[in-house]
Amino acid sequence: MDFDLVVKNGILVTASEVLPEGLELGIKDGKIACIGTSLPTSSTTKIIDAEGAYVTPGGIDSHVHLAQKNSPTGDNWETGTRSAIAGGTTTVIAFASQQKADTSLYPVLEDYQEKSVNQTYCDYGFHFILTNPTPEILRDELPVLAEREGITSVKLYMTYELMKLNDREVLRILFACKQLGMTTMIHAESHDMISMIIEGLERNKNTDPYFHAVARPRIAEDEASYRAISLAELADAPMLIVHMSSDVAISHVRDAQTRLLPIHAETCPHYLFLLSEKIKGEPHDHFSGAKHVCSPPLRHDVKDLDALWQSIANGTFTTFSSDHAPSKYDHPGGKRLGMVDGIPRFSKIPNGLPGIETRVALLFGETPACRPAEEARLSLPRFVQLATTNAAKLYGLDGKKGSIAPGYDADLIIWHPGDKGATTITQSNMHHDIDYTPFEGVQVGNWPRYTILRGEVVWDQEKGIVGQKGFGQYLKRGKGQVLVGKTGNVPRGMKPEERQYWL
Ligand code: DUC
Ligand code: ZN
Ligand code: ZN
Repeated sequence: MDFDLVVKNGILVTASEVLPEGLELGIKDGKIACIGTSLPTSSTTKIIDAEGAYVTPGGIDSHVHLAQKNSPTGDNWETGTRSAIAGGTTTVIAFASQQKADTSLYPVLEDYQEKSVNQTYCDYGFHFILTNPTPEILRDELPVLAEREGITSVKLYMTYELMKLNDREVLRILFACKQLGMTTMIHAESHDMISMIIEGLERNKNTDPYFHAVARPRIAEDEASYRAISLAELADAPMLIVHMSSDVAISHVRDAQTRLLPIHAETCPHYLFLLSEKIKGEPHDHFSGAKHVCSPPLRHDVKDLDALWQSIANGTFTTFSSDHAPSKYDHPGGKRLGMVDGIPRFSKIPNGLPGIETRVALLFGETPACRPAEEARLSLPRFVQLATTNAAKLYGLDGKKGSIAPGYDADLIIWHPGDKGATTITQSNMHHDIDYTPFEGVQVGNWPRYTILRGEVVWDQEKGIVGQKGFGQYLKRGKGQVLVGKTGNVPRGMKPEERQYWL
């Protein structure tokens, strides 16, 4: 076969193994055609010599917010996906967000399609955020949107006045999604605990950005996570709890998984690398802590970080996403909304951090590729699972995205050999349209040398962005797989025949 591209001299890594050295990748028409040795080349074959470096699948970031109305100073599809490819991510799944007043999802989708079409540097799909799950939407629209548009996942909020759903609404969605083979993602924090604490903090004039972390304690995540798991158990529905930050909440997930419930968990780089002291800001400028305001908040204790790293290594987490949900810092419509008449008001600071570009390198930096084996936090195959493969399977992209295998899209990261890619993260190197990175000064052991999307080099660290806006394609997704446990369970204490009496 006459390949378009051959990648030589790399060490290929998949979700299950580090393949022997010396294998080559033959790429044709944007897909991986074969893995072999001494592949034939012709005068038209482009050859990339990986010089002994690792080659991993392109990253899939399955939780990003682009061009959402509630984040007017955040990234749009152009700048967000540009930043993605510069950090090794070749697919993003972002949100099409329903507002409470929207009684149909079709106009919501049209709006996000208009904003994204011909704008992206990488491939992309949508999840819906549901804030007004009318019976018509659940009964009539979701099946059409799943089948026709390939949108097979929804995200729900248990908190935020303008977005939160009550338990009954969550249950109705879980039953509907289970019926359709859709995945339900849930933001689990107790709204009532948080709103009561916020009221007290404001009454006592404790309103610096740091009090954001005080207002959303771990117990609010722990309680809501357990409640979310219980709702999923009653509905016998698969669920993913997004952006988990608390060890106790994760222990609830682990218990559920041990009972073979289909409960998946996601975490994000900021919960693994950063602590709440960042929200205190600079000694001379406490408001700068607003740069680190996200929900759930960064946690207090280094033990929290260690516990999360254990759950990265031991398989409890299914996905690792950026939750890229930034607002500009020095902008009156961004983080500065939290400065009201010269007084910091943490509850007015937009929640969320940039991280689409730094996600993959931060995790790769903790593998044996970058650290002595005894200091590594996770294996190379586990890195691949978390950075890409599991998201592909969970969100219905398996067989096309997320692996290095014949027939898959040729989406790849070629890393630098040895320690040649060691990098200190800094804002001036970022490609987002945000004025800071929360990971400023963090050192990573490597950085993507090349990002390849469907066989085309789109990022070359020497030259910068070499892909084109508009090259990204919309991904119509299939049904997701259950990666943990199974459906068909009966809640503890319920007799097997009981559900049929009320369903
Ligand atoms: N939830 C998210 O998923 N992203 C940003 C903020 C939030 O609360
Ligand atoms: Zn959330
Ligand atoms: Zn998010």
